[in-house]
Amino acid sequence: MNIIHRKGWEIPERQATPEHLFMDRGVDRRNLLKAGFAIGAGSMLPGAAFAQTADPSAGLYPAKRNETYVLDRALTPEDVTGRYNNFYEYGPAKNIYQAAQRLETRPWVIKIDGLVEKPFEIGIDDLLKQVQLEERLYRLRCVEAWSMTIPWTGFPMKRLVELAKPQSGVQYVRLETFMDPKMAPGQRQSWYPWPYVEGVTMAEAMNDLSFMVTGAYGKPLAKQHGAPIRLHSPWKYGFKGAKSIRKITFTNERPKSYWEALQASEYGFWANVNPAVPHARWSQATEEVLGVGNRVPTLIWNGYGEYVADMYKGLEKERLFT
Ligand SMILES: Nc1nc2c(c(=O)[nH]1)N[C@H]1C(S)=C(S)[C@@H](COP(=O)(O)O)O[C@H]1N2
Ligand SMILES: [Mo]
Repeated sequence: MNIIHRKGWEIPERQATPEHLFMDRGVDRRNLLKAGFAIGAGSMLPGAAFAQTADPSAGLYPAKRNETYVLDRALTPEDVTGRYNNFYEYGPAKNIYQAAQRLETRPWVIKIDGLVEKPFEIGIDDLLKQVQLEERLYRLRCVEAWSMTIPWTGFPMKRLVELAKPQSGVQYVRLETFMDPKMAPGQRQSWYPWPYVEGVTMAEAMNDLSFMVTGAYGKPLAKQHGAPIRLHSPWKYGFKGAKSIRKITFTNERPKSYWEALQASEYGFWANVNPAVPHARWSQATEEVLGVGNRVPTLIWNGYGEYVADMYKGLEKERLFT
């Protein structure tokens, strides 16, 4: 087993969720928000680099932490993860966090369609009313051989499937990012297969680990992380976690992802983390831990095998690890 279950493993709380510190001082943040002190409340806090205080869902954060998912390493500070992103809609560089502030996250309507009882559209704030937010400490392993650990907030993808009411026997869930070149200059680069698309099997969508992320660091999600809603499947390479999702389609056709469309020889459908299976151009044996600078061995299933390995029994003929 690769994830060390060390209860109360002490993450420096001041790095994780500055809001917890805030509350520790005896100030109830929710009441402050109600009283109209939302603007600026976050920015008073040391290290709150990307306070999302103008967000209408701000009062839902911080959410209670789900203690099931324990890390074997420290959380990556917010100002590290928030300044080193992959969000090609804003260009191929890592430092797109300023450019990404052009993303307009309200109104934000998500279309649910395909093989469902009845297709529908739902605004992000209405969706948030129908789910129970929780915080989970998860690792993220990018296919580029770096990793970080983030206190995400969100809800199980299973809950999304339940709300969507897919027809019985549906095989895949396809996730599509917004398409708006005015808001995202990267989408003017026509050699990329816009919009960004990802997909998972229904079994993967129903797995406990699959997490629809709407926040991080005790706040609504910063734009550069894919606000207002993105996926994170921590046992897969980071690119499976489509950002800023606008359309969710239930289908029996295996979705072709953005990276697969771009370079199928290097990026496949499954993309499960495996240190023994190199990328076409580099090794996946180790990873650089962002913010720390050292390299550590990469773990099979990114350390989450106890939760996910069983799903792949009988699928050994598939290209499970690229
Ligand atoms: N829409 C969209 N989603 C995306 C990407 C992207 O370029 N566009 N990059 C992916 C990759 S390669 C990674 S590693 C993660 C990075 O998430 P983060 O920037 O929040 O750490 O987002 C994934 N989701
Ligand atoms: Mo990535």
